[in-house]
Amino acid sequence: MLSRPPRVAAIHDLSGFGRCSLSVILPVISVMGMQVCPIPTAILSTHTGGFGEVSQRDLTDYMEPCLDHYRKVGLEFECIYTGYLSSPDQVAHCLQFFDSWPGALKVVDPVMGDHGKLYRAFTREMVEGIGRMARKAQVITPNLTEAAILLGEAPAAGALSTAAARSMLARLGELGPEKVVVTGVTLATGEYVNLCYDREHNSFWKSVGDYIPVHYPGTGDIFAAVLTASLLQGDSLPLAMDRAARYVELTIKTTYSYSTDPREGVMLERTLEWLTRKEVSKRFQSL
Ligand code: PXL
Repeated sequence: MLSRPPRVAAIHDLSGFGRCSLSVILPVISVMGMQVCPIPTAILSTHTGGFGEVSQRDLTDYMEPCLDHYRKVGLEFECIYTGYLSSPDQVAHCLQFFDSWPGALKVVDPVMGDHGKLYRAFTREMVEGIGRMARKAQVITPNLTEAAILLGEAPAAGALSTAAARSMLARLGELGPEKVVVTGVTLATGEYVNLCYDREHNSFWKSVGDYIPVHYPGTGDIFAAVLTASLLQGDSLPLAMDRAARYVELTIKTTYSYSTDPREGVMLERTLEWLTRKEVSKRFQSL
């Protein structure tokens, strides 16, 4: 048994304004009782979603010396969690982190795009590299756009039937990960859901949410961070997915009530406390 909180290495960018990536991952995982060690892939003045020209520094050169240092001091990690990368060479460094802690839970949030489009600066080479990482992961958390990119398909144009949703999840599982979570899906039933698939148990689940007609950046990062910490505290996959979905929904609704500029992201300062309650949710169902 561990005699300290589980330790997560979070490989992601640090954006100063706009509440995404490490700016939200650090408080979320900490408040859930785990130690999170940030390994920034880049520093940006804001996220790339609408503030014009971003001031940024790529930190590819930092990653390998950082890894060497951690190995030298014999640090232990229970989880390696990767997200936004800023150069294709960072893929190899992330894979080195995976190889250096073979017993750690490997979570890949394949941050590449949203709403049917790749994010700015995401090249073919990056897409291919992130695909390689997803194949090595135990858990992946793509949104619907990223799921299609991982499968080499065009993003689904409309609502998904249950059969199509199950097929998508199973095919993502065949790439390698044991646990697949896909966020932001509209089913043919009209339900707005997050979906997951546990390959070991061949079980498929959905978590139905309220659709809120506004998009905030960073919600995928918050979702993946809650899911990761939840799995580390021993929750089943559907429980972890539902905890993440409920928290994101609560935080979006809270923010929406303030009518702030969506580019500023969600007001997690107002809701972080909810994550300490360890509520056992009942809103997930079989898919
Ligand atoms: O939330 C995903 C994300 C992370 N990091 C940066 C981004 C985005 C999405 O736009 O721009 C820098």
